[in-house]
Amino acid sequence: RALSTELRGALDRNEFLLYFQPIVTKEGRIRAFEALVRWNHPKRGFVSPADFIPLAEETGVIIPMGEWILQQACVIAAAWPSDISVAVNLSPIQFRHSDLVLLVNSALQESGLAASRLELEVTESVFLEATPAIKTALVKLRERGVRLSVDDFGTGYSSLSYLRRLAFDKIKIDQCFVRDLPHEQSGAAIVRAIIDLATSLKMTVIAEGVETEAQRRCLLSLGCHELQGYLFSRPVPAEEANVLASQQG
Ligand code: G
Ligand code: G
Ligand code: MN
Ligand code: NA
Repeated sequence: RALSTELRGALDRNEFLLYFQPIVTKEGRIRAFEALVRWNHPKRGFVSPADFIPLAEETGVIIPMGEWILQQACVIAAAWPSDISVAVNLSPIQFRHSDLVLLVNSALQESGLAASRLELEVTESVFLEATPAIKTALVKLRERGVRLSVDDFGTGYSSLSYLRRLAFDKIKIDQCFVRDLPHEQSGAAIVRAIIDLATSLKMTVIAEGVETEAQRRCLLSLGCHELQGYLFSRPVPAEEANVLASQQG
């Protein structure tokens, strides 16, 4: 059967689960975990979100799925020490077709998670069609105390003007810019420019896809604030994230 047909039933059959990848400070302390959804298919095994998120977006399944992800991430994070946050990815479709403010409010309320411990990751594609409704939702979420991050920064073909108009707390440098560090001159130049821009706008800069010690050193020398990648940890199941979180407490 087609993957798209199965996707619809997968949520009811409890086939999705969340993995968590640490986001660490310069000193290597876990500051947050990014929630990353996985589909544990009964026959196919683990299906990558790169394969099913686009499908979920086309079919609209991303709406109930996104709701479940948000609720589940908040419940799991509420059990961590209170200085550890959770970052949740939002699809642009969710901005168009669901009341995100309502959704976030109920996820926070039901889990008891403090708003300041929830970070929402939004890709630049959201700003390509930043309607007044989307802008209002972003402003309301921030007023509620939730943090907002620009995900995959530098890959969205979007103009930078939204950074002036919308208040974001963090920028995540896409891993494609990190990959060639520290050897590629142009890579380092782009990363330096992003960090300088974000820092002057008082935003926190997170580098993604950090795999080597040399990349870590290079990013820190360029002024990067936080790091994420296989060098520190792969995405791990919730139980393992709980252990990592409590070891730090
Ligand atoms: O986890 P990684 O393995 O393979 O994720 C692949 C892609 O799927 C990334 O672009 C990531 O942002 C996206 N993704 C992973 N988890 C989620 C999620 O919970 N919601 C949304 N909208 N995208 C996700
Ligand atoms: O689009 P988003 O940034 O949410 O996607 C994160 C993706 O990056 C996930 O698929 C995650 O598994 C992957 N990822 C996380 N750390 C690393 C890393 O160090 N190297 C590589 N190649 N991928 C990573
Ligand atoms: Mn992300
Ligand atoms: Na990203």
